Amino acid sequence: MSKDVTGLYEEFGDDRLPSGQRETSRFPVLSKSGTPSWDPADWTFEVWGAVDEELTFSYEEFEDLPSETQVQDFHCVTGWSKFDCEFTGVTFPTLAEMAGVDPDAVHVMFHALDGYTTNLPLEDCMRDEVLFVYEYDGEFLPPDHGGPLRVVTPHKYAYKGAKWVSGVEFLTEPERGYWEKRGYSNTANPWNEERYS
Ligand SMILES: Nc1nc2c(c(=O)[nH]1)N[C@H]1C(S)=C(S)[C@@H](COP(=O)(O)O)O[C@H]1N2
Ligand SMILES: [Mo]
Repeated sequence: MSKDVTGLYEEFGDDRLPSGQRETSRFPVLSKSGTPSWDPADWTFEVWGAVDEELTFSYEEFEDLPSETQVQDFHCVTGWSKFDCEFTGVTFPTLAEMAGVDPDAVHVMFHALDGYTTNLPLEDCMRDEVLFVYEYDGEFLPPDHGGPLRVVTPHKYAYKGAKWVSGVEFLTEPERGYWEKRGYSNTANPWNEERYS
């Protein structure tokens, strides 16, 4: 059973396709520096920072967490959008609840195997559509698209979703990630065309 969350645009604008975007049926690959390699035997995913309990998962442990399948739209800041992507994974609120977020946590940094980072306010992460994804269209998430594990953020431009995500850090102060330090918008709302800062 998949949950169709493509209607979330109604919170932000009148049109499903944000202005300045064109729809593509392809799923282009965009990476700052190519696809990193990883060893399934020692791959781990970690949660740390302003939490009650820091967490570490192996791939198998992560796959055993409660998961869901969602149909989502995907908006790249360079101007293409892909509708109806089927993603399976674990919601951000599920992980946050397991770790127990400290009352003074206000911000989140996502860390990835290629050295990429991206940040969001905690409240923008505490939505079920912010998903740690390990399957795309019912298959293992392809390495170029961030396998074994990536984040998707359908309410934001896709650079807010770290491919090859290795950990999540809860912060008590805002910080900026890789593209946010290099001129892309810190807020990244596609229906407001928040592309650059
Ligand atoms: N780790 C990592 N995550 C990343 C990137 C990256 O370079 N490294 N690029 C971002 C950008 S700019 C976009 S548009 C999407 C692209 O995802 P895709 O290659 O699956 O289309 O991943 C985002 N996540
Ligand atoms: Mo992007």
